[in-house]
Amino acid sequence: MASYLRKLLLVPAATLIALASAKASNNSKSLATVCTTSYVHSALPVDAIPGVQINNASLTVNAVYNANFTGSDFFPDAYDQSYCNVTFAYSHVGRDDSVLVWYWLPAPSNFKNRYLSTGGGGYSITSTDTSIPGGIIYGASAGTTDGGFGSFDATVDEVVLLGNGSLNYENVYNFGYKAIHEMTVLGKQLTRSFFDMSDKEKLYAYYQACSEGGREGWSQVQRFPEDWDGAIIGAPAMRYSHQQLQHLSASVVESYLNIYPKPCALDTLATEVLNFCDPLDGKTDGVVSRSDICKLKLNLDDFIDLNYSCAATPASTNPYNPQPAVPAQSGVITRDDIIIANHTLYGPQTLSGEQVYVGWQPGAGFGDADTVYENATGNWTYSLQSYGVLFAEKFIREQNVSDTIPDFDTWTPDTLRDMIYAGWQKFEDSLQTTWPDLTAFHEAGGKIIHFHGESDNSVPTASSVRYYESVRSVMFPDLSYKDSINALNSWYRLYLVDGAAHCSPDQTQCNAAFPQTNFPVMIDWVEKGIEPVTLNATVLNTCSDNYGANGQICSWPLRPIWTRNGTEKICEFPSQESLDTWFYDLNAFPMYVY
Ligand SMILES: *[C@@H]1O[C@H](CO)[C@@H](O)[C@H](O)[C@H]1NC(C)=O
Ligand SMILES: *[C@@H]1O[C@H](CO)[C@@H](O)[C@H](O)[C@H]1NC(C)=O
Ligand SMILES: *[C@@H]1O[C@H](CO)[C@@H](O)[C@H](O)[C@H]1NC(C)=O
Ligand SMILES: *[C@@H]1O[C@H](CO)[C@@H](O)[C@H](O)[C@H]1NC(C)=O
Ligand SMILES: *[C@@H]1O[C@H](CO)[C@@H](O)[C@H](O)[C@H]1NC(C)=O
Ligand SMILES: *[C@@H]1O[C@H](CO)[C@@H](O)[C@H](O)[C@H]1NC(C)=O
Ligand SMILES: *[C@@H]1O[C@H](CO)[C@@H](O)[C@H](O)[C@H]1NC(C)=O
Ligand SMILES: *[C@@H]1O[C@H](CO)[C@@H](O)[C@H](O)[C@H]1NC(C)=O
Ligand SMILES: *[C@@H]1O[C@H](CO)[C@@H](O)[C@H](O)[C@H]1NC(C)=O
Ligand SMILES: *[C@@H]1O[C@H](CO)[C@@H](O)[C@H](O)[C@H]1NC(C)=O
Ligand SMILES: *[C@@H]1O[C@H](CO)[C@@H](O)[C@H](O)[C@H]1NC(C)=O
Ligand SMILES: *[C@@H]1O[C@H](CO)[C@@H](O)[C@H](O)[C@H]1NC(C)=O
Ligand SMILES: [Ca+2]
Repeated sequence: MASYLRKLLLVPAATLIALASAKASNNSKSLATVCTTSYVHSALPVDAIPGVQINNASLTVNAVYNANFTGSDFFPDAYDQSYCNVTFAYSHVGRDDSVLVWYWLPAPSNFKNRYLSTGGGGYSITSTDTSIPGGIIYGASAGTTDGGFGSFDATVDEVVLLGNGSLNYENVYNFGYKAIHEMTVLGKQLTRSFFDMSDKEKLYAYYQACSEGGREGWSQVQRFPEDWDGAIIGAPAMRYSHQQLQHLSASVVESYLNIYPKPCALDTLATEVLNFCDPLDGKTDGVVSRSDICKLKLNLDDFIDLNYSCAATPASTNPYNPQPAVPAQSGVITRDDIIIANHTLYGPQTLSGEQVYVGWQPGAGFGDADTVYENATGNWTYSLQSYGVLFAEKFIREQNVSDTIPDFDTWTPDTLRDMIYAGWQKFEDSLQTTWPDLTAFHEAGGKIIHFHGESDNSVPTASSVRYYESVRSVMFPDLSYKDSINALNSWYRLYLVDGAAHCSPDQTQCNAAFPQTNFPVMIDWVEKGIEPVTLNATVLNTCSDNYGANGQICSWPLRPIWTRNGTEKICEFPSQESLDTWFYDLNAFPMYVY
């Protein structure tokens, strides 16, 4: 309570930052005037970060006119946008390294005193130039970094080993949190100089990214509270060791039990589960809005003996996505199929039944359990999800192996638990990213929009619920549940996006709305004090008859329910039973998992 009240008395820290330039802002200059190498050279940050040296000669600058940006799930289509495209490299004192940063600065007439940092996905720290337009269309300059990994196409797994047994710790920390922070500090200072902002003028600073980019967002909020006014964090791949290794969990169980469900059986089951869950939210609209209610009512055994049948598919030689031929599959769903599917719903456990991690929601499908066909034997066998392989082999074992786990056939569910524990300890201060005390960020006046697709099949939705709950219980231990929720929601809100997949709409749930306007919603919250009581969303699936329609996403722990015979969606406080389905007692570890 004390820290919540203190916040009201404090000036946001970002307004206190003193800056070198004292000139008045003049945004009447043309883009052509300011978007030159010599002008940007004179605007390069000076002494922004101790130990960081900008390589002035690396600077590239070009003006881009009337660009159009269409088809993003994270910002609406925008046309005729003009901006200054800037890249430069910097190094760290005493290290022979080079980190490349990339910024777009809006045409001066469109600049609205905003800065946006963006992040990556998978093992990438950057989404190159696909996310930065989401800044400039709202008058924000926007940046991304290559992390020092060699290029914007390089991924961290390619540079995390110097050789077998030799982890590149610098790259681990660059990926963990350092590079995004440096890019942010440099980008904010570049923006101030480029637009001639006086030190009295406020530059609003924001973060927006999803998945690995979501984890990167938490890394910033947890460590650099003074950097930000608002962070938009989607489906964060946080609790890193758990997150990466649980991608192997279904395969471990398949291998250990020697059960290999055919993909057609699991796909059929996924469709049946979706159809079963759909009406339980009060409306049969093809969208699972209440996976929690569904989890209480679903009994996968009810689908045993259901027929399935899928046609053969020929091999694909598409160089970007080569696929082997898959034979026709048909049969009936068996108890064995259910064992594997149920495992992904309830999450990994040890051999003695202790809980290792959370599961995916009903409606998310059973992606990581998919098996592959071996033409030589005619058998179906496990496939190893690559994020899990890379984390186990390169990050934990420090072996330069990327396509397989050589001893995987000896792994049991207990091996998976032990690997998660090893990775957690090893990367607790770099990648795990679960520090639950956000007091400093809160006291600096920061706002957080945290969202997560309820049908995410990559990062389990319950993992975001777990972190929100960690922050709530650590920061407001003395308040009642409802009071602590109110205290938290005044600056940090979590939204479970019903019917959404991993950082995108779900093509199998056409009518669901996706939150495409998070940045303007955040701007309204930070700059105008308009609280996002529900999260603005839009139907983006072209398979929907309601394409383009508006929808609203409930703010956790409120959950959507259709009333008035399916004509009105409201946000209700769920039953205790429903709420409890989101929480797991991770008793496979002797320490609490935040
Ligand atoms: C702003 O820039 C324009 C064009 O460069 C110039 O004509 C004007 O005098 C400047 N105004 C101020 C207040 O500096
Ligand atoms: C790089 O540019 C900045 C800003 O113009 C300047 O202060 C600094 O002296 C330059 N550094 C070198 C090594 O030229
Ligand atoms: C952007 O869209 C506008 C309006 O639709 C069109 O006139 C223009 O040619 C497009 N620009 C580019 C670079 O494609
Ligand atoms: C922006 O600059 C980079 C680096 O010079 C360049 O590769 C890229 O093509 C530029 N983008 C545009 C749209 O001009
Ligand atoms: C790891 O293996 C890959 C592929 O075999 C090779 O290209 C790369 O140079 C190796 N990296 C190290 C650090 O040994
Ligand atoms: C699924 O797993 C849960 C947790 O282990 C168990 O309680 C439940 O009975 C299982 N359901 C089926 C259908 O196997
Ligand atoms: C399943 O397929 C078998 C064999 O084709 C058929 O006899 C049976 O009626 C089917 N069952 C259902 C429920 O469709
Ligand atoms: C399996 O291999 C045989 C012979 O190599 C080939 O004719 C057949 O098309 C393959 N089937 C699949 C499903 O890949
Ligand atoms: C693969 O299939 C053969 C028969 O086709 C069987 O003997 C063998 O045990 C199977 N291997 C595995 C790993 O299931
Ligand atoms: C590194 O380890 C992998 C896996 O053990 C092995 O295949 C590779 O040859 C090793 N590389 C070197 C340079 O020893
Ligand atoms: C909310 O979304 C609708 C489209 O669904 C859009 O027209 C509106 O501008 C959005 N509101 C904000 C604040 O961005
Ligand atoms: C509820 O809606 C369904 C489907 O639109 C309709 O068939 C039914 O009559 C409605 N019931 C009531 C009580 O309005
Ligand atoms: Ca529904």
